[in-house]
Amino acid sequence: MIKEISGVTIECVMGNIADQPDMMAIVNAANAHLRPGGGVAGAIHRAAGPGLEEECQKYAPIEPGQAVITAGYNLPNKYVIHTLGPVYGVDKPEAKLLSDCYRNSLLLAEQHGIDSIAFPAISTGYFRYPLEQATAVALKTVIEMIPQLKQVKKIRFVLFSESDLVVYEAELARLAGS
Ligand code: AR6
Repeated sequence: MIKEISGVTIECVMGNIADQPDMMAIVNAANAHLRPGGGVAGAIHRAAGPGLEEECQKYAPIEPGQAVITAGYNLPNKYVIHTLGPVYGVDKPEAKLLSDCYRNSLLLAEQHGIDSIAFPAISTGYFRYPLEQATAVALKTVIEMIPQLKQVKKIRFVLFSESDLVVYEAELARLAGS
């Protein structure tokens, strides 16, 4: 599904965040120590190669809601933005911290002249944030940021399953008009 809001394209696709060659930046659902780990972080670090972990160590540890930017190394993307989502039920207030992840990632993208950025569903894997609630926070935050965006023209949400994609598409249709 693709929607356009005030000149910014928002799309939802099913796929692998580490295989988005047409995006200038991808976002990593990182751990505080910016180490490879599993899920999204594992896939990104495997594809990027060891240079990514080495650069990451300059910025670690990070706090929930924070975002930092590195080069993409062997990834097809120029940049990786690493953000730490809240662990559901532990890092509070969850919705504010999750919203900060999306907002701070987009602010970094703006500062680096990034025109296209792909997000995974931050915190909805190992960190156990319920997908429906996380989807509402992600899309609301991104749509609220659009008036401030001067560089970012394309925002893609990359979902790992068909059922997650359906949830994103329903929420995007609700917020952006179907
Ligand atoms: N591409 C797109 N989405 C994916 C991929 C992929 N390759 N792999 C998993 N997902 P998670 P978190 C989905 O656990 O909850 C890591 O070990 C997944 O189905 O990657 O923020 C880190 O090191 C889920 O919907 O991120 C941290 O310790 C979503 O991406 C911790 O897990 C996020 O899953 C971060 O946990």
